Amino acid sequence: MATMQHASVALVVGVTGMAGLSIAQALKSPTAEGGPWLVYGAARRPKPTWFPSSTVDHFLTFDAVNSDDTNATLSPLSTKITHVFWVAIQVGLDEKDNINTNSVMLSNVLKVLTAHRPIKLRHITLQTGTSQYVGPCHFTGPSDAAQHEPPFHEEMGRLPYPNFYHALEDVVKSYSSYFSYTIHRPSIIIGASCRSVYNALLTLAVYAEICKHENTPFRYPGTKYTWKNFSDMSDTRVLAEQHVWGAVNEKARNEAFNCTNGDVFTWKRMWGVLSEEFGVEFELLDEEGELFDLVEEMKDKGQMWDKIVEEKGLVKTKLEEITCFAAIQYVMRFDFQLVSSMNISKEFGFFGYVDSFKSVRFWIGKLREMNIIP
Ligand SMILES: *[C@@H]1O[C@H](CO)[C@@H](O)[C@H](O)[C@H]1NC(C)=O
Ligand SMILES: *[C@@H]1O[C@H](CO)[C@@H](O)[C@H](O)[C@H]1NC(C)=O
Ligand SMILES: *[C@@H]1O[C@H](CO)[C@@H](O)[C@H](O)[C@H]1NC(C)=O
Ligand SMILES: CC(=O)N[C@H]1CO[C@H](CO)[C@@H](O)[C@@H]1O
Repeated sequence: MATMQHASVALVVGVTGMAGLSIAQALKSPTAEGGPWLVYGAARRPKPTWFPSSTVDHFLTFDAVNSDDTNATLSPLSTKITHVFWVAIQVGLDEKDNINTNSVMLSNVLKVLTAHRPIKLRHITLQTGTSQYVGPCHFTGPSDAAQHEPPFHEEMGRLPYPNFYHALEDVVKSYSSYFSYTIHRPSIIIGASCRSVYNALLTLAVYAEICKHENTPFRYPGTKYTWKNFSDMSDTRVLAEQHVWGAVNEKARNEAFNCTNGDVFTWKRMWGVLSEEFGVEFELLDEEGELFDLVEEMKDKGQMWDKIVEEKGLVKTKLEEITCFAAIQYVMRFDFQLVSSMNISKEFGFFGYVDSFKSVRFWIGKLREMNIIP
């Protein structure tokens, strides 16, 4: 290893999340653009048992909120790391808290990596999301509050809400005389991890298991609007491909890109695919009935999940740590189509694509393989 020549040295911050895992895997692929890559993967907590060791060359554990811890871990690497892939996120009490915490984390890391001259760091890819266009997640203002009209595109300005994505973009841009950046904005992220704050697929898988266990119907918690209209999602493999592409392609420098699978679906059809994969009966939405409140329904199911985990011998997880019922229900009740255009990506030469139904089937298989769901 020591004598091996690496063209590029990556630091993936948030490597145990869905996107981080896929980015590390994409970088270690023998055909990765800009490679061969030496990959440092970083997370706040120690390596989980399901994390495939071969995914990274070195696993680092540090708390980016803590500047001493960050410096102690990264300082020796500041003369090595050429690319940072930022997919870390910490969700706090409110958006002000999110802005503060996430900006501090990013600043702490960039400060260390630019402390020595010459600066080795050449590029950072920053992952944000399409809430750039719809206001922050869990935004609970009036339903007629300002938002952009879909399809969302990158030139749309910032909405007048506090949003930690803006703060992170500003931190990155403040370093633009030292290194370049690309910004990546996924929609609903689909991948496999039990360390992601927002994991729609795992949340739905857990919900389906609970339905099976209780013999209750797998009901759709959204509205008729999202049931019938279009939405998109972002497979972490496509997302990873775009991060790597953005990191090494001169032309992509200092640009922001939407990142979705490149197709659209209705939740009605997706619900059919999910039902089939999870082995539950496909339950049509009662279009005239009251909305089904999944958040309320799942409130007291922690012990039931513990029991399922125990019975099936799954990786030990806690319901509240691996699910985000409120976020999913929120998305399934949007009164606009969650559709981002991949227009700019294509014009710049990025053509990543995956069929969203196949994607969901693939990742459910992975979650099973990783023994996170039965
Ligand atoms: C960071 O760590 C390095 C080496 O461990 C040390 O020399 C340096 O003073 C530290 N910087 C700060 C700001 O703490
Ligand atoms: C689908 O979207 C259109 C345009 O926003 C809207 O007029 C229509 O009512 C929606 N369909 C349903 C079933 O809500
Ligand atoms: C595609 O993107 C370009 C900007 O790169 C824009 O000028 C054009 O209007 C877009 N086309 C559509 C159909 O949105
Ligand atoms: C950068 C890019 O591709 N932007 C496009 C996103 O999609 C919308 C709708 O098709 C376009 O208007 C943008 O130009």
